Amino acid sequence: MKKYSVYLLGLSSLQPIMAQVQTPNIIYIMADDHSAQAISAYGGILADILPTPNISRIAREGVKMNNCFVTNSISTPSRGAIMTGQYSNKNGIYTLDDKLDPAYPNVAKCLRKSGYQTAIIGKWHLGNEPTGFDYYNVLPGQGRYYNPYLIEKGMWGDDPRSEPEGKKEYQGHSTDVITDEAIRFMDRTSKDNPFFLMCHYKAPHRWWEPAKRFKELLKEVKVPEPENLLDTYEGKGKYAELLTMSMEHLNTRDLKTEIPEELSRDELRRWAYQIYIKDYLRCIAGIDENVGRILNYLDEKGLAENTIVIYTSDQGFFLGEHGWFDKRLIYEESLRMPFLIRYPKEIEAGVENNDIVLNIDFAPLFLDYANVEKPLYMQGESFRDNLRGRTQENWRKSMYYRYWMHAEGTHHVTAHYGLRTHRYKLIFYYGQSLGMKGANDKPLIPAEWELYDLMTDPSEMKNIYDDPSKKDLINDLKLELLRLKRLYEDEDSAYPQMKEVIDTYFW
Ligand code: SGN
Ligand code: CA
Repeated sequence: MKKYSVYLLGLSSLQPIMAQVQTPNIIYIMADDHSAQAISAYGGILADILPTPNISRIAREGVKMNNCFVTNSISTPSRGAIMTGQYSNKNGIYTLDDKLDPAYPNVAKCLRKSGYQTAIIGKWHLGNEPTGFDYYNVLPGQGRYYNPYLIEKGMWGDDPRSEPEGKKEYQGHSTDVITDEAIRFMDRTSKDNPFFLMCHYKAPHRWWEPAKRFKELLKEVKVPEPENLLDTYEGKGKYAELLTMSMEHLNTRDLKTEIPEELSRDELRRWAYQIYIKDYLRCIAGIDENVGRILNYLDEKGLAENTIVIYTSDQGFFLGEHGWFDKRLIYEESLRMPFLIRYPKEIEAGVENNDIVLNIDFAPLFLDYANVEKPLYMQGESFRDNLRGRTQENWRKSMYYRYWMHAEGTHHVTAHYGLRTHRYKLIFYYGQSLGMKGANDKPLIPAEWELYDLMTDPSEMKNIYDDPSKKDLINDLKLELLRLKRLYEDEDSAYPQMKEVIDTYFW
C-alpha cells in the first residue's frame, strides 16, 4: 500500500499540514479492434451515425490522444507490448501464435508488488495463464460473443503453460458479462489500497455479433462510405494485390448471409460494407452503454476523482478504407489506437494532444501514476507530463513499427517495418517470415518501399517513393529508421536471411 505523507505549506501560516495523498485507482478499458473512426469524439463520417456519448465523455472530461500508435498491429503482440512495455523483439511475442511466458516480468506484477489490487476481466489472448493479477476471469482465446465461457483464477490448472482446465459459462452478451464481472471485482476491493483493473472487451472483433437489443439499430440507415472504399491500389506494390482482406474476399460468417452472384468487385464492396459496418457499430453501441455503466458506478461510489479511466483498443482497424476490413498494416487506420484518459485530480478536461505515444508507453505511464520506478527492461516512456500539457522538448518525433506475421493464411499481409513521423510515413515490405510462428515461409520478392506525405495525402493513396525530388528526404528518413532500430535493438543483423534483402533493396 502506498500512501505518501506530504507537508503542505499554507500561504498564511508556516504550520505544516499533514495530508494524505493516495495513489489513484486505474481502470484500463480496452476493446478489440475498435478503431478511432468509430468513436464520435474523434469525428469522421461515422460520428453522427453512431454517437458514442459515454466513451466520448472520457475525452470531454479528460484528454484525447490523436497520435497514439500500436507497434505491431495485431492482438497478441499488442497485448504483450502493453503488459511488458517492450517491442515484440524483446518480449518474444511477434505473432498471434506466440505466448507471454508466465515467469516474464509485467506491469501487473510491478503494481501488485507496490500494493495495488490487480485484476483482468475479459479478453487476455496471451496464451498462458495471466500472472501478476490477484484476480482474473478471462475468455479462452478469442472468446464467444454469446454466453461466453470465462476462466477464473484458480481454474487454470497446475501448470501455467498448459491449457486451462476449468471454464464456466455465463449467460448473456460478452460485453454485458465482462462489465458485470468488472463491477463485481470493484465491489470486492478493499478501500485501503488502490486497484488496477484491466477490463477487456471482445467486441467489436469480427464476426460482429451485437447484443439482441441492438440488432435492429441502423437498419434503415445508409452508412456513408469512406472516400477510398474502391481503392485499386495503383502505385502500391505487389503486396497490395496479394492481400485478401478487402471486403470482396471475406466470408459468409462475417456477412451472415449468402453472397449475391454476379456483382462486380466494386458492387460487392459497397454491398458488404453496409453489412459489416452496421454490425460493427451495433457492437460498439453495446460497449458505449457499458462504459456508461462503469462511469456511473464510479460516480455513485464517489470514486471518480481518484480513479484514472482509460479507453483504448488493442489496435486500430480499417472500416472500409482502401476496401479493407482488418488491421496488420502500418497504414493510419490500423496503426492509430484510440486513447482517451480521464483523471480529474491531475489532468484538465477537454484537452487534445498530438504527441506521438505508443502502446509500449502504457505500462510506464501506469507505474508513473502509481509512483513506482520504471524497471530498466521497459522500452516505453511515461507520458504523464504530456497529459498535463508539459511535453518535454526531447519527446519522440517519430515512431518505429513492425509487423512480423508474414503472409499468414487468411489475410496475406507481407512482413514490413517502417517509420512514422508527424508528417511522413516510410514503409519497407521486406517480405520474410524469419521463422516466426504462423508466418508463411515463402518470401515476397522483390522487397518494396512506400512513402506517404500525410500532410497532403492523409488517406495514403499516393506512393511518392519514386519521386526523384524526395531522394534526400528518403535518405534522412531511412537514417532515422535505422536509429530507431538500433534504439530498440531490433536490427536486421540479427537475421542472416535479411542480409541479402538489405544488400539488394535497402538503399
Ligand atoms: C481471427 C480473424 C481474423 C483476425 C484475427 C486476429 N478471423 O483469426 O480476421 O485478423 O482473428 O484478430 S476469424 O475468421 O476468426 O474471424 S485479433 O484482433 O485477435 O488480432
Ligand atoms: Ca484486436
